[in-house]
Amino acid sequence: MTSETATILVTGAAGQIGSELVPALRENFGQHKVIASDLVEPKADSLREGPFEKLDVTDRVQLETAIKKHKIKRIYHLAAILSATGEKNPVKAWEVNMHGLFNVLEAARELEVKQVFCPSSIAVFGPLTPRVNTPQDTILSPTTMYGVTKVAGEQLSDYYVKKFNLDVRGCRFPGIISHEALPGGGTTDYAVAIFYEAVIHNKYSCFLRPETRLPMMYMPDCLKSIIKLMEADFSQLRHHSNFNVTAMSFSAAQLAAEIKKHRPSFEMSYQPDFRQAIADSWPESIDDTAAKEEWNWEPDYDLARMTVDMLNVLQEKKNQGKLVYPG
Ligand code: NAD
Ligand code: AKB
Repeated sequence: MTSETATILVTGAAGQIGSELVPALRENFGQHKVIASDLVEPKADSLREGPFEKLDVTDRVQLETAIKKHKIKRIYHLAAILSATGEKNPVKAWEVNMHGLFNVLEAARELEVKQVFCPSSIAVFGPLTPRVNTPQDTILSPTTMYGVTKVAGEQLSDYYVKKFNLDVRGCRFPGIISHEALPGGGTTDYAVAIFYEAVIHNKYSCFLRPETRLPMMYMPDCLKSIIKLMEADFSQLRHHSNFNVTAMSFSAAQLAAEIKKHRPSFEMSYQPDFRQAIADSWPESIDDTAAKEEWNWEPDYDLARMTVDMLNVLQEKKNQGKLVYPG
């Protein structure tokens, strides 16, 4: 896709991933070629610098109006309710995640949108799935409504690929760690909160047990995976909307120990809550060989490199009085 021929719509653009994906896409395709959209006005300055549409993905008319108005050719569909929020309100999670995706796919088919990206999640896996080095093609047995919608979303997306030849792609993301926008209500959010708390209070009370080990990825790798997958030759892909991708796996205690290497007086305590059961149902590590083979996926950040970068960026923001954190 070239910037002359196509305009891009990003749904859920004010969220954790959208706040960084939109500037990255604008850098690649041009400021006015990328339309950010969300239910809420974006907080990030970087998002306010280009076009924005207030848009509810569960409203098909609003969605189609925006697609027609901007002659959209590619959609990055990020609007969703994540695992922890979804367990508090499963009906809303179904409504946003399923009806939102159905609207996006139907609008894309009818209005000749060329490409759709829709992220899936490690939440598609469950207690019946092998937990270590979880294979690409394996048992999907989610225990959360979020996971149920992600399994159904993968199946629905693959249906549109087969039935209508629509180009739909997606990764099963692990927990994403970042420092621009805070995560929006997931189980892996602790791995972001810990850095803010380390920089602000030098201590953190974790809602997961110390031995809980989950797959994770730093935001630059998340953006890299999205951009690389969307550039891949469609005819070479054997999978479409469900690529396992990962960069590292660590337990809550290992992350605390890594932070302590840089801040020796950092203190971690543990008060597990309802999110522990969700984390216990997810893999410890996942096998992303299919992504490596089909579109040359390779992450750049491991735990050590990501930790140094997170602490440096957040400390710098704090020094400049720009660190916004509700805790
Ligand atoms: P987020 O919660 O930070 O952002 C989601 C955005 O969607 C929010 O800004 C919210 O306002 C918006 N939204 C909610 N309902 C909407 C509606 N009806 N219409 C329009 N917008 C609506 O989520 P994120 O972390 O940026 O995740 C983006 C995608 O990536 C989701 O599909 C999520 O499941 C997936 N994912 C994220 C992670 C992660 O760790 N961040 C991991 C795996 C998968
Ligand atoms: C969540 O914890 O819900 C997300 C995810 C892994 O999908 N971060």
